[in-house]
Amino acid sequence: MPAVTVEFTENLAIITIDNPPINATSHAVRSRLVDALADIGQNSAVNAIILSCHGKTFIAGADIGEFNQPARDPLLPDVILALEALPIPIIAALHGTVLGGGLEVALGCHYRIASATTRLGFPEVNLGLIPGAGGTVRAPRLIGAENAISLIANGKPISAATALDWGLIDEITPADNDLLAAAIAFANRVSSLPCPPALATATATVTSHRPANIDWESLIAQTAQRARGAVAPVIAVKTVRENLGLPADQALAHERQQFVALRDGEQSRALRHIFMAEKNVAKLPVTRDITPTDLATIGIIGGGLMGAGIATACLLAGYDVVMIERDEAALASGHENVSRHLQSSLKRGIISPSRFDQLLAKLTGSTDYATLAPTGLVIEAVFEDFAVKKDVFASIAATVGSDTIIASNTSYLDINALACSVSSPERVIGLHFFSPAHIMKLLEVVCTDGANPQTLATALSFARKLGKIAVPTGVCDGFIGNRIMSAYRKQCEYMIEDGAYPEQIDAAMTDFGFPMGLFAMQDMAGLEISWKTRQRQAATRDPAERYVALGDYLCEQGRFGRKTGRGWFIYDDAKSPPRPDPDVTRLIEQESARKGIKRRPFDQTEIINAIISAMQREGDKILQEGIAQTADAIDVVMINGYGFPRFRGGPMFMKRNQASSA
Ligand code: T1G
Repeated sequence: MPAVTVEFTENLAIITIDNPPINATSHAVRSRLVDALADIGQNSAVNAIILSCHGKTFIAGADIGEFNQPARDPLLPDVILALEALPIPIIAALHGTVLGGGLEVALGCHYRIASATTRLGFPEVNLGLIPGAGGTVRAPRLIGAENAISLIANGKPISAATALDWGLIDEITPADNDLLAAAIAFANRVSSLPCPPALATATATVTSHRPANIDWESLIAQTAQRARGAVAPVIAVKTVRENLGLPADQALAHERQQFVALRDGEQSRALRHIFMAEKNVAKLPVTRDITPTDLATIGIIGGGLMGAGIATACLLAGYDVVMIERDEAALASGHENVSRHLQSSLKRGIISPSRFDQLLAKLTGSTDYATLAPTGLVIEAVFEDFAVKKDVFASIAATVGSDTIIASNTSYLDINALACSVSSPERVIGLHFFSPAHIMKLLEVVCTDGANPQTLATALSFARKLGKIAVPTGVCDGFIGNRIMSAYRKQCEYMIEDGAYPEQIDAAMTDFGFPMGLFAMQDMAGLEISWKTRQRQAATRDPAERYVALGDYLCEQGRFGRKTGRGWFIYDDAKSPPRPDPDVTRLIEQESARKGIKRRPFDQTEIINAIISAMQREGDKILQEGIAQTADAIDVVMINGYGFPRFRGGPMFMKRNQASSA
């Protein structure tokens, strides 16, 4: 049960919020905080207050679960006004991730001090919202409109150092464990001073505080372009702009109105759905009471594109890695691949130079499988050929303990068959990473028929430690994501034969919010990949099923996509955007004629509806076959691995909504 306690020490009152796991400002916390302020008001000896939180973080936001219920007093904006109206200074002692409503509470305090590792931000746009408790009013008044907008519209947190530089906080303490002492010292220093003016003073407008010389029209245009159809970032910029010229009380009312409209809108419901779906997708009844095996060293077979990416992800997560390759040259290449990935992490500031050296030192390379002996998990990422993988599995099983988990990174081969080829098949699992493996968040954890709960629980825990969004899936051709993509790719190819053109289909997808259309994406990945898939499936293809050979014709002409300058589209150079190719248009029209198809016009609505319906039909089959445990799992896969626009919630979320609004 959430707790808000008050401790009186000398002339200070220390309020501590304890609402695990993230100290969300749930109704109980808001009520108890108001009660605590009332109690303190009764004690005339108190001349300063400290607001702190127990656990791993200061308040990290409102309780998302409450947004689907009627709001209950005291609302957070009112609690913050009460903080701001205190006649004595209140100091927020910040640690962990001070996000959303948490940062708004901190802005309602007179002062803010933070430990060095604290991160602060307004992630509301990631939930289809804007700050709804004064963030768009107080932040510009404190740190200026430009910095406030970059926090609010981008939804990305900043470090304590940046926050200090911007004036968002007043002091930094070296570490969490001396935060309270520092807050007490700070409080004693300011307790005799007059309280600083409340940020949201009813009369002042921010022009009197911090003039904003922003080119609003281009900022709004850039924000809209980056948002690709999501509305919250644009509303965020517009709300800050509108609030700059309003007295604080009117600005707070305007912000609340914008927040409520977004909260009750379709996009925020979709974004809150996917946020919670990602948190819950890997929580399986079968692993609930299992303690995952503790892993320290991970074996990776193969140092190529996938192997090196997986090895890098393991190193970044703190594991030791043993990389096995067939010979010294391949090993050197694998090591170089990992080093290059770590270099890019260094350049992006994800790791420090000293950390770079430490991580690379945790990578051991060998051509001898015996080196795998100390590993608790071995992942093969070798050539996508069953016989090759079967040999690799045998070599692994011959050198590791019977409880060492053996995983395959295959994207479509039958992992059940691979499991049967080694002893203790219950320790075999699929770990389908998405390239680049150290960047992409999605990881399909493929549960073989024989995998035991210990293997599954350990694989899911390993995925979490890598920072992945792990989605459990059953064994079938393409698991969840590739199987659904194969289904809507077929639908798009049918439409191409029936009258649409690749550029039309891609435009319909990007207008819907996909970062890239299917045909441009296939050109980027290489048309030979799906060509190989079709060749592999040819033997088992239903002869009665409609088959579109256009992709085969392109590959037979050596048109593999961007890498050859031509695929579905023309590419004038490596950086140029896809351009429709008259030769492809002619090829398509000739194929339609050869098949006796009378081509007809397609509009964007029909195209996108056909694509989404194809995803939903395949998703239903995947659920019926038990390949996915929940419809949410399908949404999580399509959004995190296949560019499905996040603000749409996923194909199955859309299906539920279509059903409820029908
Ligand atoms: N509400 C309810 N539950 C939440 C939650 C939230 N805001 N955030 C996390 N949880 C749950 C999560 O489902 C999981 O549950 C557990 O906490 C640990 O989460 C008024 C309107 C804070 C960086 O968007 O970014 O404030 O699995 O696994 O990796 O203007 O959680 O234990 O049952 O992610 O350590 C703004 C979202 C809200 C923050 C911690 N705040 N959360 O990461 O743990 S809107 C956010 C996060 C708002 C105001 C507006 C992360 C984290 P379970 P976790 P973590």
